[in-house]
Amino acid sequence: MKRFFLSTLLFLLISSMQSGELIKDYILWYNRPAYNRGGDFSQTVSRGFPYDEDWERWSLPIGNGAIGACLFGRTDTERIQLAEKTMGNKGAYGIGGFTNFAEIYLDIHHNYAQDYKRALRLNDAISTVSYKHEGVEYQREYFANYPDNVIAVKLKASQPGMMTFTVRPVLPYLHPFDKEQNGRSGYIRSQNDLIMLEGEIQYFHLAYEGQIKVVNYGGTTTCNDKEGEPATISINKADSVVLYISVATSYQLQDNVFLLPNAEKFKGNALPHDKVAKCIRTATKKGYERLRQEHIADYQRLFNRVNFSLTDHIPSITTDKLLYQYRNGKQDPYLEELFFQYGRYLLIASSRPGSLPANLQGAWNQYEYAPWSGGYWHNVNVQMNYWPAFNTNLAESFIPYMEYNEAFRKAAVQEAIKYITQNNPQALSPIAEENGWTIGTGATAFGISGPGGHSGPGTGGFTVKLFWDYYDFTRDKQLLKDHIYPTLLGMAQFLSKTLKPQQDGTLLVDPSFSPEQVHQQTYYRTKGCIFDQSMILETYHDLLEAARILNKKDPFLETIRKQIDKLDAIQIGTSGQIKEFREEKEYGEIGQYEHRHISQLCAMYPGTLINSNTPEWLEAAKVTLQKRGDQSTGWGMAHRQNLWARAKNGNKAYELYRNILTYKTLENLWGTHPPFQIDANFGATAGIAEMLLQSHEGYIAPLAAIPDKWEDGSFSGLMARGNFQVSATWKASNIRLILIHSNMGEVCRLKCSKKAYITDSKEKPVKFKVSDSNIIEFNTRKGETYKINIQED
Ligand code: FUC
Repeated sequence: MKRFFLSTLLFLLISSMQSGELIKDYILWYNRPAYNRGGDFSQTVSRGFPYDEDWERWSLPIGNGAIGACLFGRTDTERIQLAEKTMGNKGAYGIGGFTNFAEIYLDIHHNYAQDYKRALRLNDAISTVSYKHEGVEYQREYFANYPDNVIAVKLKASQPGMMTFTVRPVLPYLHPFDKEQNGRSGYIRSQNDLIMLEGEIQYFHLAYEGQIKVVNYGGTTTCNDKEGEPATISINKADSVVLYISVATSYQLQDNVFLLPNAEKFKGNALPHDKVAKCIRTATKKGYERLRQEHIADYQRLFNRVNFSLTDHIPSITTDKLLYQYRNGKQDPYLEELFFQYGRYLLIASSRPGSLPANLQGAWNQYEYAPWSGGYWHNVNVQMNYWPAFNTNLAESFIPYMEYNEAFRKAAVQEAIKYITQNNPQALSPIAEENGWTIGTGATAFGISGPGGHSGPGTGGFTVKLFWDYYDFTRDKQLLKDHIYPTLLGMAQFLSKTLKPQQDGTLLVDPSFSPEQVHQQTYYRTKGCIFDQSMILETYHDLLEAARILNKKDPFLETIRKQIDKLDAIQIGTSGQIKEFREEKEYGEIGQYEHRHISQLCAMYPGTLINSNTPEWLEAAKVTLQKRGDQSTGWGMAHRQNLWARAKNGNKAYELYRNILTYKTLENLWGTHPPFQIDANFGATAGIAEMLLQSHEGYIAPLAAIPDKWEDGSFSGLMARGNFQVSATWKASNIRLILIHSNMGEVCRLKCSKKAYITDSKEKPVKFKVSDSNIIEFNTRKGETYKINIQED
């Protein structure tokens, strides 16, 4: 049986790599609609944020990067909750934040549905609802099309003339304009087959518009636009109905958003009307089937790149039951695969070029004020959003973050000047650009802040790691030259000015904060905490490497070459731990022992300073990990999972992954802090990839940290640094076959047994060199796939 399973896997793996097919169905499904009892705003979770349990736990998300829709799949009154990432208001902290765009209700009045099923199929990013009502079968489909920026919904009945319902959108959280700037105006009109939603957010004078086009096949429609009544379109006795939905605001991502006062950020921008109208026109012209096909092709081009398989058994129970069983000790590996792939699905759905990056809630929000403003929190959360981008073969999903960063750069230069003036004035350069740029924790689609308060300037180094990784995985030299190198350079320039010389010869960040670490009830302020120092060191290393590749001779590089030895970035304490603070001796004597952040290990992941080639640090990192403990927020667990993977402890990494599924995963498989934050999904997906494949130590290491539990399995399409696409199968915990597709033709260094036999795509043997510790090395040709067979010992 096992042998059969393996050979099937092998076959599927090779064919999936060649054809870009997914080898399995990944479906979230339920046998009842999402509850919709209305948000309980008296009930609050975490720091007083309101809470809509039904939305958070049970609705299913679709998205095309710009627009996120949450589907309830109801048969009485369907609720389609719409968000758009540029739709912002004052936010929870007055720096702008993500707010609910609209709710679209479909009054269907099917109160006695039978054989009900709703699903979200990750293979094609299509959500469905099916049920019987009074002898008629009803079916619905929803998808979020990226190429034409439209949400399409199709409702049909098995018998002609049985589709009767009313489309009734509602604009939430409307308030008169007031002194507090909390106002939101809005009205809804309907005309013939079109419903239009329009209004303005007072805080930014941000105009918004949405349109819903109703196309009925058979039957009639009536449009109600009477004063004082909800604007609706009723469909009577149709065979099927298609809805096209598009929404937008007058937001434009450019410097001004971050430089100008609130009232002027969007002044003079085109109203969203033309954009929305064009999307609806194009969608209507193309029609449902074509939009659907184009959506599938567009989405699968990204999603199908990666397979991860532990089992060929697909459970027959609903996803909430599967999760329930998982929580109660019956752990189905299918759920482990599904949750991994869901992270990739969510990244595609919330981060596509042309719109803003994925925020704290991805692209989904039903609240007036999203928790933590739905911001881009730069002391771990936004970075974590992009951790799975590179290794799970979705590098282009990082482009929106690059564009966002580019847009706020001028403001970030001002923040850098402000920060240096305040904290280290003698380091300030009179030439503005020489001060570089910075980014502190708090940032939204509408504004950014500098470091300080509770997180030190290392947040910037933490951020540019993503840019370096983009290069390292893609080896896109043009982008390195035009964009990534200047980004790293500017960050290093800023960071170099946060350092102050000390009597012992070191250079330390002052003031310095290990993100959000609290001592005696206040954020602990210090000099040269490990997070700040090590994020500077990482940045310097990456910049120097980039300069080497590009043969750059900027005089500033000399400055950092001189500084680099004085950073003394990583220190070991008396408990054998990587310290969080230099003044700390024993683990935990300063700050919260089990703090959710584990910032002193950012140099282990996503950084690479602490690795197998620094065995003392690596051992000390394990001590810190042990002592910090496994209990945390969703994202806190995900960071620990990645760290344990880097420690090559597959069992611990797996334990953390299981804990995320058990304690920090909602029924719709969203990760939770609590409340819902998307970072745990992304962090956990990155963590699985990190368990399956590593490449940060100068070579490709498949199965670097797989748990004993995963005896047999396979993956395909994961990415390694150097732009190698890697696939592998293993059996009885031993790797049997590796496929490496070389996209750039670089030399391949691979950790694997000497008993390897390598062939190219023409089955010709390929020579390789063996260096110590089981690392083999061979030249590759761009575009060629190599097969590495490993004989049984
Ligand atoms: C960071 C974390 C919090 C939360 C917030 C959005 O500040 O410390 O736990 O995740 O971001």
